[in-house]
Order: sequence, then structure tokens, then C-alpha cells
Amino acid sequence: MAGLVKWRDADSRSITNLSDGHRVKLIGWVFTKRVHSNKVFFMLRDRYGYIQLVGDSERLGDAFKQVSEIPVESAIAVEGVVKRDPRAPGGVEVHIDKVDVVARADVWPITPSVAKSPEAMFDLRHLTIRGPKSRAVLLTRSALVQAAWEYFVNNDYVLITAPTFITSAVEGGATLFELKYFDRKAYLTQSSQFYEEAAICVFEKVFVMQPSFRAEKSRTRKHLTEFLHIEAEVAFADHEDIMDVEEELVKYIVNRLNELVPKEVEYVRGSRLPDIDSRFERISYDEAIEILQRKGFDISWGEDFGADEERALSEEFDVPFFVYGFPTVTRSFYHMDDPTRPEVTLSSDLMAPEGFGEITSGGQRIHEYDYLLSKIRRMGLNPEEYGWYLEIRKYGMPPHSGFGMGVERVLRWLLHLPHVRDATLFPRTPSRLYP
Ligand code: NSS
Repeated sequence: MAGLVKWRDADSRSITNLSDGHRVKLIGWVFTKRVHSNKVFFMLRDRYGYIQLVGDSERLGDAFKQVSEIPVESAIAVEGVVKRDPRAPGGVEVHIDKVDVVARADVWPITPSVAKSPEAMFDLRHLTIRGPKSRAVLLTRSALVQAAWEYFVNNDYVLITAPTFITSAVEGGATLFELKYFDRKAYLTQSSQFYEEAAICVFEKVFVMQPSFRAEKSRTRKHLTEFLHIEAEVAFADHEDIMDVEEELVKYIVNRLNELVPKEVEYVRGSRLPDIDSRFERISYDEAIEILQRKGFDISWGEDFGADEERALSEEFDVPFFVYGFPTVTRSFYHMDDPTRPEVTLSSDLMAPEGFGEITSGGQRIHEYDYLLSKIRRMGLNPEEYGWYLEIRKYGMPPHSGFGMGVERVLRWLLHLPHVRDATLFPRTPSRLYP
């Protein structure tokens, strides 16, 4: 079997440029199969998409019966000639005269009744990812990460990687996953932010793209226990500056997806991504509370938004918008308080419109040692747990700001997916640890 990839001389993407009668060798998987008396139609799936194969008893001779019995999802290698046919998807089909079964599939377990149950489909995720929708979602995810990467590299950021095993909480103890680290206790990281803060004293602008973990029991459409976290941190930047970065990044991602994966986006979403040119509105937390109270929500100043509030608020907008100035009591200790109004922080969440809600969260950090120490104490935390994080404030830590963005949240919004678990290859939720 070695050499099969080199043996291929066309694929579903390049074939549309070949003329009628051109002889090709293809490899891929049998996506669908139809048999009509003396003809068999395969939809061959490869890296780039789909191509229709036609086999008839005349060309295949004695092999016809065997070929027509090849199970779906078998990997095959075929030879044949290109034929244009407006009825074929993509306008081209291949009339095959030679078929090798590279890897024969068992009976495909995804029956119509399995397909009706989302849970059953996720139990078989190792197989269901082969479907056209998952394929398009995952390709869009890859393009989204590429676009974010491009944005940061084009703007002079340095990629760093931070540890996954950590010793203290960034975003509160309630959502830490605890584990045994030899004879000590450790946790899985919730955010690489603190490590980024150390690194900005070397590079000024840094970013990370790596998983974060949250022991979040909440069964919502926007929570995973493991998600891909894109984070950035910028030295000598204030809260307004970092909102500008988030806005630019989101606009860059949307434009780039329209260039990189327009077909996939349209297939999943049902429409092209609208261009976003206008400036993202910035509303205060106080204004957000007023909007919610007007809409009949029983929420008072100082409370965090729940899933329902977030949805209701973001239904009021049709492009992303920031909510800034969250109350100090609702935010983690590292946030800088607004000097003109210490009961709120210099922080913001970027909300996706149309009910999707929070996609990024960021703000300005406390960069002074004494200030941070007093806030850690004020919030009832133990300064000893934040030793090195405090210590970097003793050695030339400038004002700085940063944010984190959940890739699955952004993808869910852009593709209008029902749940964040649809936006990742093998999702992890409180009830799903397999496959
Ligand atoms: O908890 S955050 O709101 N903020 C942080 O972790 C900061 N330390 C990031 C930073 O400033 N460097 O999470 C940031 C984003 C949030 O807006 C979501 O988009 C995403 O991370 N996020 C999640 N996505 C999926 N599932 C869960 N559970 C989740 N939690 C946060």
C-alpha cells in the first residue's frame, strides 16, 4: 500500500480543471453508494471534497458485482476517465474501470435512528466527524485559528506557550480541576494570562493559543470543560487599547474566513458572513443592567449576567458590542479598579449579537505591587499563592492589558451552531469524556 498517495494524480479539487477523457487515479472514501441494475454510483470523499464515480458492468466486467458490494466508508483507490456531466455534483464525474479496496469498512453504524439523537451522534463522534457538516465546521475552525495567528504575527506579537499544570487559580477556585502531581496537589490551567504577564516584560506583545480547563458544571450551550483559548497581553496598553485590539482581531477573522472558507461557512450557516465595518458599540455595565431591567429581568446592580440575561442583551444588537465597567465584586482580583469609580473595574466583555453572548473577556491589570497585594487581601485570597505573580510587580512592570477569547464560542456565533460542543473535534463537557 505504501506509495498510494503518490500514486494519486488528481483529487476532487484539481479534477474540475481536467478535460473530458482525461485518465485519472484517485483515492478516498466511499461517502455514499447507489446501485441501479448495471450501474453503481459512488460519492468519493477526499481531503478536498467530493467527486462522483460511476461504474458500469460493461467497463468493470466481472468485477462489477464485487465493486457494487463495497461498503460505504471503505477507503478505495480507483482509475477511470473524466466526464463532464451537468447532473454530477461539481459538473464532473469519473467513469471507473479499476477499483482497489485499500481498507474495507464494516457496516456503517450511523443509521437514521442514530442520526436523530444528538447524544448518540456524539457517542460516535470518532465516526460522525466524517460527515459534511462536521467537515465544514472543522475546516472553518482551522481557518479561524489561522486568521487569529496571522493577525497577531502581522502585528508583531510573539507566540508563547504556558504550562498546563498550575498551582493557583486565575479565574476563581470554583472552576479548578484538581489533580495529583506526584505527591503534591496541582490544577489544570484556566488561563495563560499570568504567564503572559511575565512574558510581556520580554516581548511587550504576546499571545497564546492553547486549551484552558474549567470544572464548570453548568450545562449551557456555551460551556465546555476544555476549550481552545486564544489570549493576548500587551505592555504599555490601557483598557481602551485592548478593546481596540479585540475589535480589530474579530473583524480580521470575519474578513479572512470570507476569503479562506466561504463555501464551508455558507454550507453550515446558510449564508455568507456579513462584512463588519462599523465600530463596535461600547455600552457600560450600568446601561446593560438598565436594558435588562426594562426587559423585565429581576437583576440588580452588582450581579453577574446569567445565560438568559446575556442572551436577552445580545438579542438587542446585530453586530458585536462591548459591555465595559463590570463591578469589582464580579471580577477576578487582578483587574484594575476604575480610578474615578473604584466600585467598577477597567474590564469588558465582547458580546456576539443575535443572542450568542460573550466571546471575549479582558481589561487592564493591576501592575503595582502594593495595590495588587491589598486587593488580593481585600478579596479574601492568600497572597502566598500568588508569590511569583506578585514578585514580577517589583521589577519594572508597566501598565498592561489583555484578553481571552474562546474559539468555540466565536465559531458557534459565526456558524450559528446550536452548541459549543459542535465547534470542536472531541468535546469535553461535564457529562462527556468519551470518545
Ligand atoms: O474566564 S474568562 O472570561 N477570562 C479569562 O480567562 C482571562 N484570564 C483571559 C485573559 O484576559 N487572558 O474567559 C475568557 C474567554 C471567555 O470570554 C469565553 O469566550 C471563553 O474564554 N470561555 C469559555 N469557552 C468555553 N467554555 C467555557 N467553559 C469557557 N470559559 C471561558
